[in-house]
Amino acid sequence: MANWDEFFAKEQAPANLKEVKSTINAFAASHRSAGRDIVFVTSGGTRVPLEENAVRFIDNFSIGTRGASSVEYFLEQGYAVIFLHRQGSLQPFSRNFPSHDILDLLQLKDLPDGSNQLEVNPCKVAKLSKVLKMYRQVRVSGTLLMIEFNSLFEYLFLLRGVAESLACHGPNVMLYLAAAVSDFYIPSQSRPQHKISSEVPLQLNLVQVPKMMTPLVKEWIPRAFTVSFKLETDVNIISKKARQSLAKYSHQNFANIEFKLNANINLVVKVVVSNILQTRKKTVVMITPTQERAIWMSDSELEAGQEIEEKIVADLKEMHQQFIASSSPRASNT
Ligand code: PAZ
Repeated sequence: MANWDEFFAKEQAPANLKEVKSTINAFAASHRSAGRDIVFVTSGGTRVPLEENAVRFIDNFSIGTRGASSVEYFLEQGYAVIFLHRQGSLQPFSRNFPSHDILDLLQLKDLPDGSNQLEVNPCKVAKLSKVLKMYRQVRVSGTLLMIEFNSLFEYLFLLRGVAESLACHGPNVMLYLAAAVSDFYIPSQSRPQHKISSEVPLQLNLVQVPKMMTPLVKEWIPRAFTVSFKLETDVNIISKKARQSLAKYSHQNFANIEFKLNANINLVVKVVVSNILQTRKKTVVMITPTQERAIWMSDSELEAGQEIEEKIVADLKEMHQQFIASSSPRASNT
């Protein structure tokens, strides 16, 4: 048994898995028949419980900025978006108004009769109107489907479930895997049932989470356009690590594709977006089997409130469209 199969056999699936899969099937079918491509965005950090009745967890830094902002740009680009995000992490649209700023959005106007009227702070009107307009369009078109996870286990079961449900839509699906997924966990059989005692020093024995990219691109959804993110803190190793990841999972062994590819077409099937923790909002490197290209933000762009995700998404959309065109039977050598 592969180590990922063992993982899924031993850990508990989320109770809503079946329901999520049927929601995805209906969402994807209706948007594909309306001619929309689909992007599956993952976002936020996974939580690893230390106990069965979990009081303590191992967590990570990610609050889901990249995922939530990318969703807005994918929606603008005409995609139908499935957003698998950590509960409580940032969400598209509302992320523009952090909860600590919410009271600054509003103001009380004093009326002549001594009462007050609540109104939007004039200096926030432009931003709020822009976001509200986008939000309303998305609500009307139904192009955003939100799914929550909390633990590493929920995330991985849902990742597999959503990927399998989308597999029938072939190259018209993009996977955009921005979640920060734990590399280590405590298997169910080793997790203590109750709260770990604080009377002795704690020694944790964590095991490695199986690398799910392998079954993802080989078994669950082999014909999708796959984008994964690679995060490091050491600039000296990032490029090597990202290239290793690309080589290892890159990707569709072409035997899986039923039609023959035109030999002249340079088909990019897998992109690794590499980023450094400290500079991730300013620069990323897009790595494909044939290219390594930086996307970066100038200081003036950042000062103007522009976001790197807008450029990343535009770049990926172009590659995805080429991928779809190259994957169509008409592009094949018959
Ligand atoms: O959530 P965020 O915006 O704070 O951070 C985004 C990110 C750094 C988690 C993402 O860009 C990323 O690199 N995700 C993959 C992490 C990894 O498993 O290597």
